[in-house]
Amino acid sequence: MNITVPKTSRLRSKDFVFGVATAAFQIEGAADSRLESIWDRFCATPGMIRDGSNGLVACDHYNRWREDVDLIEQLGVDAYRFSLSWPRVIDQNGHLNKVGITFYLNLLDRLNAKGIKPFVTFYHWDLPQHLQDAGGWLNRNTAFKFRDYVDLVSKAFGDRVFSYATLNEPYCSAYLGYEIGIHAPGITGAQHGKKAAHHLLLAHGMAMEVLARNCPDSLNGIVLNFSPCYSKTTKPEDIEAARLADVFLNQWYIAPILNAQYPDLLASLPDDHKPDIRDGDMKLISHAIDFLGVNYYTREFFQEGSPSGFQQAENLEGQKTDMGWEVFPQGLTDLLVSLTTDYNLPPVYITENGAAMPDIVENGMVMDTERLAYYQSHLQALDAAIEQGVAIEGYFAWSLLDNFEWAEGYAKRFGIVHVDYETQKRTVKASGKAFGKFLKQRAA
Ligand code: IFM
Repeated sequence: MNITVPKTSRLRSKDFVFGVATAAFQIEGAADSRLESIWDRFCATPGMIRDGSNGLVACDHYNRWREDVDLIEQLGVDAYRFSLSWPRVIDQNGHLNKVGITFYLNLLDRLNAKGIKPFVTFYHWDLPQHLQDAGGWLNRNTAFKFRDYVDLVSKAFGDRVFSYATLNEPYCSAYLGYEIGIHAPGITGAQHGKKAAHHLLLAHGMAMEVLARNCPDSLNGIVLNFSPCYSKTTKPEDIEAARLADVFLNQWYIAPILNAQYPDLLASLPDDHKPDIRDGDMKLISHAIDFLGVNYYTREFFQEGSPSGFQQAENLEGQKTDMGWEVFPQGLTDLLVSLTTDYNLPPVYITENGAAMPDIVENGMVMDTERLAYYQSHLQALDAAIEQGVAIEGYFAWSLLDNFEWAEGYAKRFGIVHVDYETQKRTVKASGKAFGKFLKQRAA
């Protein structure tokens, strides 16, 4: 089983970055050596996580990081994308936590020693709980706390980091966490989502200023998730619903960053849903970025619905992953082409793409042929976008390891390396081996 792309494909060139990705809360464990985060509190709330699990141990990466870096090296990838645990590196008083920082300094040094480029994300959803107690992302002050965190840590890391992303998927933090409450901190209310989103974007913009000053040589940007929105039917109301959904899910985050303004829809939001946009905010939010990270998994369908004008419709198309998400590689090509048409994009990295599948270990092997097919078809789709003129600099598989899949707990496995949570044994799946083989061929 192989991954193949045409001989002339840009994906074969040495300067195209292939990587694997993870996030702190999903793999680290060692919760007793850091502050509480909103995800610890959320997991401890009955009924929030499907299998009742938590991130206390996860993949025990905090203790096994050397072995995990060896695995990354073995895969032959160019880069490793991971996030920092804010509650591990900053103490309750806003000072650096030496032990936490040392963990990441060691990780960075080992990655660099092996020639693996570190792509570091500052915020992949695990807000310190004490900041949530003060209002979390509904409190404008959290954006300033984030800026200070980025300042202290980026100074401590010096020149060790190839690329920094401020936030991962602010849509998920704002909408899932503060509007429908299926992610931490579990707050519900349509009036909250856009306010939280604005403070997240503000945090991003202020952090970009800091990074441009502290680390002008690293590649600094943000990671956004995109779900292309399709109409359930050809009825004009449903087509309009899909357009609106696209504005809410996708354009709401990219437009302020690249165009310094929210979509026109802002004006029609009920007053109590509107964010508090102060003088200078949009200028900060639209600070130049060196790269845009694009996370793509699937598309979504919409139909007319109240009160927002759209509601998600069941997707009856195609093959589904274990998350129930349609395998739709064409969506990646279309998304990248439309972003290129609509915006003046900086260089783009696909910072997440992958599939959860019901893997089984048999005779010490995981033959995850469906995941492999997913990767194959999405790399082809990426190649097609490049052929159509989209400038893509890299691609990261989500994820290096099976890990804590948020509200789904440990039941959904996205890794190209299998994790036995009883023993913490890692087994490279067929997809991981195929990546390794492809990357070796490319290097030859
Ligand atoms: O596991 C998540 C990741 O943390 C953020 N992007 C989507 C992935 C799959 O759901």
